[in-house]
Order: sequence, then structure tokens, then C-alpha cells
Amino acid sequence: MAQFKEVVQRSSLHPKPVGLVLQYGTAGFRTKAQDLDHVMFRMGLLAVLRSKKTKSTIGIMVTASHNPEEDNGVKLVDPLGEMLAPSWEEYSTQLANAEEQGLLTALKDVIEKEAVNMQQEACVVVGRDTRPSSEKLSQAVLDGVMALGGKYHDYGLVTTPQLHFMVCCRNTNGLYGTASVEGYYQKVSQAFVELTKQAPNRTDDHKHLKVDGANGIGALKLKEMEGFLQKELLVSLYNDGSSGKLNYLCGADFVKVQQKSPQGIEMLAGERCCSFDGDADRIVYYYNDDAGHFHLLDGDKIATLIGTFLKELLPKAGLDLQIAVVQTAYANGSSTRYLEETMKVQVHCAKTGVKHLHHKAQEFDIGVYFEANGHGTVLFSKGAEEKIKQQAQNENVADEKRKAAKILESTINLINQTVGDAISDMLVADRRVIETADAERCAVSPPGLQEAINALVKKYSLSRAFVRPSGTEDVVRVYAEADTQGNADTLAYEVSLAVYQLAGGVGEEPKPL
Ligand code: G16
Repeated sequence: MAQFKEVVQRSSLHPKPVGLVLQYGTAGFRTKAQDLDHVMFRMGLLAVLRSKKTKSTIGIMVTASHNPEEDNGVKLVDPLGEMLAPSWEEYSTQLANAEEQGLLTALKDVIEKEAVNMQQEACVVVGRDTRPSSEKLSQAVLDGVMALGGKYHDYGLVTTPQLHFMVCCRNTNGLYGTASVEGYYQKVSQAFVELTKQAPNRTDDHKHLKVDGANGIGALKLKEMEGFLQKELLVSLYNDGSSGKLNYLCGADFVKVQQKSPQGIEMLAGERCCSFDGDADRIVYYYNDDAGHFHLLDGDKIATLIGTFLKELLPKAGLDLQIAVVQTAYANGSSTRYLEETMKVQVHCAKTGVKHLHHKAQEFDIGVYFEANGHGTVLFSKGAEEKIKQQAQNENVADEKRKAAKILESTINLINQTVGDAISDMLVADRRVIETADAERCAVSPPGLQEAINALVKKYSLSRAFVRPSGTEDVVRVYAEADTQGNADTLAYEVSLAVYQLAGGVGEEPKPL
């Protein structure tokens, strides 16, 4: 077939380094940018097949999110804005790792297994973050799309959630919104301005927000969006990319891990601040109290606030909808207890990775999901959306109920339901020696590690700890919580040491925090 000839020809311009093997991680492929050209080309090919198979537009975002500037990566976006279906992750890995002479066989294998109709049209939309390597890599994606004769639209510099939004708009024929950056600003800002009308006494202090843009794409896009917000949000932007390095000493991951404010932000007591990550799909808030103590509002806190807000609003609107919060093992135990025991909201635990939380959250009328690192969103089922819309227009119910339903309606429009939107560890020779079960809360290998962790946890009250290999960085993540900061720090150190000793630690032995 002529198409396959074209694939072979173009592929020779994006040769795979012989012997290089990459694994599909928590959110796609992610590694040093110089090792990714062939992966990008091949993901362009894969996206065309996925598009033909689903008869929908597919998205590809070139970004390594919170990772250092030298890294890059690729996130694939499925028809309704969700992450690529797990069954196709395997195909991605096959294609990415096929040696040059085996590429066509790998490609034909996917076509055959999925019975892809090669006569079907394909459309792929592409976006990229601000990394120096992203432009060239997104060109490689487009080459892959063209090699298989797919149509494409290059959105250029956009945030990851903006690209998810475009995909969803295109596949719902505009029902979700207009598939342009301006369409995104209009939809989100309009809903925000509408909501602020329900809180008429906001002062300039309430409206003011200091934003750390992580020196990335989020900063750029927030500047563009400001004009749409009708001065209802007064943004002071820091780490806007004009001088600093991407994610360096700033951004949501830095603030969450270091539990301190990013470089460049001066915080007065009580001032509201927030940080995005490198592709603006994570957000964490923070402030200093009068005594100068730092307080972080991470994903757990955000989920609790949103869950509480919705849970209180539903009866006011006269609606009986089932609401659930989905967390990961990283969720602080007290946030889970508060939601379950005080708010009477059901809580579920999923494996790390937005794709797992998203999937679980789809089971409910309203599913609130957040990872502690600030990645999350709220999903409303079609039925729930319909009921809310009807109630907002129902002339036969009291004004108060209609008003509450209207707030819910604006909330739906404000939230990007496709994906979370923001507008160590310790080195082990091979982090994958650690295998986990029970939504990552239990290590099943190497032998003896979980028993050692259990024994350490028992020494402290209200304590929990677990370890897992990262799917985006070459590290093992260690999580610990206990009744006091001191105990949590000691437990984290002790667990790190156990990992180091039992899982083949390399480099310096962990030291007490
Ligand atoms: C990605 C995923 C998140 C995950 C994070 C860290 O975020 O989308 O779900 O929490 O990686 O994953 P890990 O602990 O496996 O390294 P992002 O914002 O980096 O794309």
C-alpha cells in the first residue's frame, strides 16, 4: 500500500535509537527530549489509527508537565477529552519500541487486532507546551499524522486542558464549546462571571490572586485570558517565563513537595496565592497566616471544599443526586475521615494517574476527583446535567431552588470536565522492582518490604505509609503521615531507609529529614 511506503520513508527521518526501550508511564511517554523524536512520529501514526477506529478527532499534547525543562513527553487524548484507553497504551508501547525494520509489522498488527478501516478519514489535533524542544517534537507528530494521510490541526502553544477541551468540542459538534482558544476563554470566563454575581459583596481583596505560572504555558495563556474576566479576578502573575526556568524552584509540584512558596512570590499574611504546573493541569493554593506560617491547600483540600460546596447546594436546589469523591493513596487520612464521617460523602480510592480517577468518577451522578498533587476535576453525568438544567429553568419551583440550580449550572460550565485544569524520594537501581497492589497502598515485591513498612507504621499513631515507583520520573515515591510533623518526617525517613536496603538502593543512603 502506498500509505505504508510513505510511513517507511518518513520514518527514516525520525530514526529510533537502536536498542532504546521506553515504557508508557502514568501519563504517556516521558524522558529526555533528545530520545523522543521517533516516539512522537510514531504517536502521530497511532493517533491516526485511533481516530479511524473511533471515527473521532484524537489529541496529542507534547509536554512533560511538571518534569524538568530538558525532559519532554506526549499525552494522548481520546474522543471525549479523556486520556487514551488503557488497551491502546500497549499498542503505543509496541510502536514506540519497534526497531526501524519492525515498525510496519507493529503498525499492521494494531490495524489487524483492532480491525481498523483504513478507508475511514482521520483527524488529529496537536498542542505543545513552552519547552525549547516542543516545537520540533510536535513537528514529528505531524509528520506521523501526514505519513498515514490523516488530517490535522496544529493548535500550537496551548495548555494540556485546553487541548482536551478542543478534542471534546470537536467530537460533540460544538455542544461542549467552540473548538478554539478564544472559545475556551469565553466559555470559562462567562461561567466565572456568572458565578461571581451570586457573591455580590466581593471586595478587591477577595478578587485578588497571586499566580505562580511555573514559567510555563499556563502563564502565557492566563495573560491572554485576563481580558475576558471582566475584572472579576485581579491576577498578579509571577514566574511568567520571561526570565526563570520552567518548573525550577516554582510550580505546583515544587510547592507541594517542598511545602513552601515558590521563588519570586512575596506573600503578605492572608493573601491568596496559587501555583500551576508546567502544562497547567494541576493547581495548588496557599497562604501565610498572621504568624507567618505557610498553609497549603492541596488536591485533598480542594476536593473537600468542592465536595462540601456541591453537597450543600444540591438540597437547596431540591435535587437528589449521588455525589462521590475519588482520591488516591496519597490522600491525607484526615481528609478522607472528614469527607466520610462529617460530610457523609462516599470516598473511593484509585491508583495514581488521572486516567484511573477519571474512570472511577464516571460511575456517579457527580464524581469529584483530585490527586493530592492538585490534579483533578469534577464530572457530572449526562443525567445529572440534564436535571440541573431543567431545575434552573423550572418556573414551578421556589426562586431559591432555581437560584441554587443556576449556581450548579454555572459550576458545570466553569469546570473543564475533560481533565484537571489549572489555569524524594530516593533512587533505586531499578524502581520497577517495587510492585504494588490495593490501589498502590501495599507493596507486593520485593519480599519483606511491606512487612518492614507495617512494623514502622505501627510505631506511630494515626500513621500511614506506602511506596510506589513513579511513572513519570526515575524515582521511588515515599509517602508517610502521622499525628505530628516530627513523627511523619521520622516515619518517612525510616521507610526510605527500608526501601534503600530492601529494594537495592543506589547513591547516598537516605538521611533523616
Ligand atoms: C502525571 C499524571 C498524574 C500523576 C503525576 C505523577 O501528572 O497525570 O496523575 O499524579 O504524573 O505521577 P507519578 O507519581 O507516577 O510520577 P503530570 O501533571 O506530571 O502530567
